[in-house]
Amino acid sequence: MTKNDILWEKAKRIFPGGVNSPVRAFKAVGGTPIVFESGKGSKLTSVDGKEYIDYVGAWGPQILGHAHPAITEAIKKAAGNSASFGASCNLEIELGEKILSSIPSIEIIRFVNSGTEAAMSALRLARGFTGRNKIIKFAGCYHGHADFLLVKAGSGAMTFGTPDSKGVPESYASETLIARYNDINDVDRIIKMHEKEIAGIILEPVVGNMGVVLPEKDFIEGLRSRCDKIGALLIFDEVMTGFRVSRSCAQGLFGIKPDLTCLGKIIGGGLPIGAYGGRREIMEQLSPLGPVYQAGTNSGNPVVMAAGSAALENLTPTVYEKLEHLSNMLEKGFKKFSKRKILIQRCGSMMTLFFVNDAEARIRSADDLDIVDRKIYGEYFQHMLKNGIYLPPSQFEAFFVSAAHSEEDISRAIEAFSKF
Ligand code: KE4
Repeated sequence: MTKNDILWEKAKRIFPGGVNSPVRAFKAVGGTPIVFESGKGSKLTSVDGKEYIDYVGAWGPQILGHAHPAITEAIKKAAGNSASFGASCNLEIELGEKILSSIPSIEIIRFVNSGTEAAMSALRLARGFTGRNKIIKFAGCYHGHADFLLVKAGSGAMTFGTPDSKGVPESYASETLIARYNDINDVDRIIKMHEKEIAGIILEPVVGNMGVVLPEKDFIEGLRSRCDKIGALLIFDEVMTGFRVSRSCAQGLFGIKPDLTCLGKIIGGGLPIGAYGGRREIMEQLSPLGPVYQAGTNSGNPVVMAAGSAALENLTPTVYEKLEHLSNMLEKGFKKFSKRKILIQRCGSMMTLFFVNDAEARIRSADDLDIVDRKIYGEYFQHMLKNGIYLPPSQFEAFFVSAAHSEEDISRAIEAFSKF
């Protein structure tokens, strides 16, 4: 037995399914999860010393690559000055300023410790600010595991969500209304029934969680105008897209100003983080100023703040040019050498390769996922792994290029794919 196998057997005795987050268990692709020991730049190394080119990037945070010197140095320095104060600190102010200067729609921000916390809190705030209870989310979008967000459409015709996890009471799910992504008419249908009850509409402005799905112009602009019209808040969940798809996030790319934005991943430089922010009049409803409560022992943790600041300081225009160049090279190479019908949907350095039965089709919403040939993905994943390429262990995720990737890394992924 390899060291990996021995450790995996131990992990299964310690954690549910051997993991601390379900997608890591390789359930969708089969085989034994890799137990990693180190990462440097674009590479990950397993406990058996096997090296992989990493296209998961810790699910988005590692946009500059693993163990980036500036981030590592910042973490070491901050940790040497105490790992946590539970009080105001200069480092949280520094990171807060950096984010406010990058995202004009955020006038005030609150740090939390995960994307889940950010989305959950933003929606509580939306409900507190508007005095309304219902929210609209989109089938296929994921905003973390807060009870009322673990909801997907019931049968196609239904609008009220039904929980897609045990332990979520129907009553919680009933306040969550499910619409079809990229379908403004479906949103209008729901608004027609519930206009005065809707506190907010939340979406991934570029979806990563059904695989990458891009918003259509009339859809995302239409959401802004509908929210203005009915007095609901437009909430962009930029936990994945924030500082990923551009330095000004997806909202900068599309020129749309949401009322609230959720952030996470990249702004923590790889450490646990979340944040939500937006219009001052909304954010000032938050305790201790206002009646909407939210709190957190480790919110604004100095070590996390230092890592996040180091990351944002290094996300320069040159970095985004490199990310675009390498991601474009990868997309073109996969398309050129594919022996099967594939569909690649990409926004900057986040993309998904779908195995499809109609290469001309596009995936615009969760309804279109029927064109995906789900059984091939597992074989592809294992083939690429054998060739030293580490991809997300699920067809319905995004994969990522980092600024630490080289043209040689990209060529190796293309070369491996050309043999599949
Ligand atoms: P966390 O609570 O995992 O920090 O963030 C939840 C979240 C919120 N919003 C979006 C758009 C997200 O993508 C996520 C988390 N993303 C997943 C990957 N698709 C994290 C990986 C995992 O769950 O293990």
